[in-house]
Amino acid sequence: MTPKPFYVTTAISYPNGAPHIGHAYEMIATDAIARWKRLEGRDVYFLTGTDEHGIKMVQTAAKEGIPVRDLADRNAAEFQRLAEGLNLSNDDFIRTTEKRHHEASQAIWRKMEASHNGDIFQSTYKGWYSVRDEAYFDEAELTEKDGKRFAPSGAEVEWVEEPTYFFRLSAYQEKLLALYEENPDFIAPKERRNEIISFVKGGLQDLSVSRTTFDWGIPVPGAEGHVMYVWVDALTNYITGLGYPDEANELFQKFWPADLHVIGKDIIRFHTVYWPAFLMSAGLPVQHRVFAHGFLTVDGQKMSKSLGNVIDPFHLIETFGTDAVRYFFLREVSFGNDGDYSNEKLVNRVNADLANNLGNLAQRSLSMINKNCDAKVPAVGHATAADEALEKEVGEAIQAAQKAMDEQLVHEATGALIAALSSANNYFAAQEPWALKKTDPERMASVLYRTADTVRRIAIPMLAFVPASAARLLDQLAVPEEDRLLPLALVKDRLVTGTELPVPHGVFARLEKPAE
Ligand code: ME8
Repeated sequence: MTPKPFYVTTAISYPNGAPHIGHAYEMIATDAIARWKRLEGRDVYFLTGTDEHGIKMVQTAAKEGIPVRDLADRNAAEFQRLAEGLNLSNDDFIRTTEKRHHEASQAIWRKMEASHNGDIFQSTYKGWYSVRDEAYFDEAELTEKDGKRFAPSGAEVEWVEEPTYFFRLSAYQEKLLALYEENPDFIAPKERRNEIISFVKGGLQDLSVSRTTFDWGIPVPGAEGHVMYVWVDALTNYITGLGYPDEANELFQKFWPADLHVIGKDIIRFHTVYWPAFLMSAGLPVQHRVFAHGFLTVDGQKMSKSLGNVIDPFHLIETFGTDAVRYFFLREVSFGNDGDYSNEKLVNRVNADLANNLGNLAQRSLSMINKNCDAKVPAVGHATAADEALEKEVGEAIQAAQKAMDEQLVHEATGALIAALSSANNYFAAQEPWALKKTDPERMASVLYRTADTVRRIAIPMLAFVPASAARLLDQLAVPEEDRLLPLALVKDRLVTGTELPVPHGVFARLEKPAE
């Protein structure tokens, strides 16, 4: 049986500024999920990109005194560079200003317009708009201070009155509630699901889906002067990426509906209310699942330009290295909850888990093999109770990691693997292979074999999290590319006795906390 294909996406970021660590975090986590699914042997498609239309882009460009397209080009390139710097395995990078995306957005618009309810109609929008959120708000959702009104995000709202097209969202209340009811895993984490269900139960108003006061957007087909509301085109990126409107396209056939949209908690409503409603209206299958991660703070504070604590992800990569940065976020932040960044936490976490735990085990066992076993995979002897206990624990840890990854609990998956490594270090210390060298060289060989095989078994799943470092470990164990798959991590004693091994070198350097 061929395993099911898997389509996963990040949100597409606004390139109104350079990427920050919130963006990097989402990319890293989604990449870990994509890589894990590939390790399962599945055919994966992973899409990320930039969301380039909307009034926020227009205003930022005006402030900088540059054409909005230049702003989009400049920052989209930075997001692409970040994807490379983080060693992302994305299959495509979509920019919403591309021609293919204009075509897809106009096609879905026409489908919604032609739907049997007549889901698109003309009227006049009168209400509040937050440029920073690119979102409309009801009066009741706002707070007031010094005569100004603010959205729940804290962004100031402005009063908007213009003739626009509307989407008949009100007609989808029951259908959406049925969708959540029939698919309990549609929204994760669970608390988010409850919030959305009560929001939808509270009643849905029709949504203004075009703008007439600026032109930086995708033209509404057949309606001069109207550009699409940025979220209509933004959400559509997920199908543009698969070749929509050509539904017969191989990618679309294979990968739609998406298995998983990974997004931040601030944009759940768009992904679990608007997007499924648009898809239903256009007669397209709805995505399977949306996972909302939390927000990152820095040293316990919200990141903001005025506090001057916005962290540049490129700087982190340069300072600590890609895998250290990836690992920190994947292990330290409980996926789905908010998390905090500090240099100190990163250094401590990476040193404890990667340098002292995984790196130490690999380096100690491999250098002993190099010196004492002719630099070849040693022979494995009869298993003692301690050997069996270790091998069982490693197998269970990989299974626990698999179970966690099935629900995107990335921090639990990394945690399970690291716990097994601690046991393996204890095993190595207790067996004292260096003492066995004189007393029982056969047993020494066997202990070294089992330790090295444990490194192999853990390094395979670690390919999802620290891909370059885990690959270097597997190179040192001479594990062939085609054997770097999860089902083979579950099998013990796969190293082939007598295989020549390269001279080992440390893969994880100990990090120093940078001077403030
Ligand atoms: O929302 N911590 O773009 P965006 C963690 N274009 N995640 C964060 C974060 C933080 N401090 N700040 C932002 C948009 N994010 C839209 C998406 S999708 C069709 C359109 C996350 O650049 C945020 O939650 O504001 C979102 O998932 C992603 O970064 C892009 O945010």
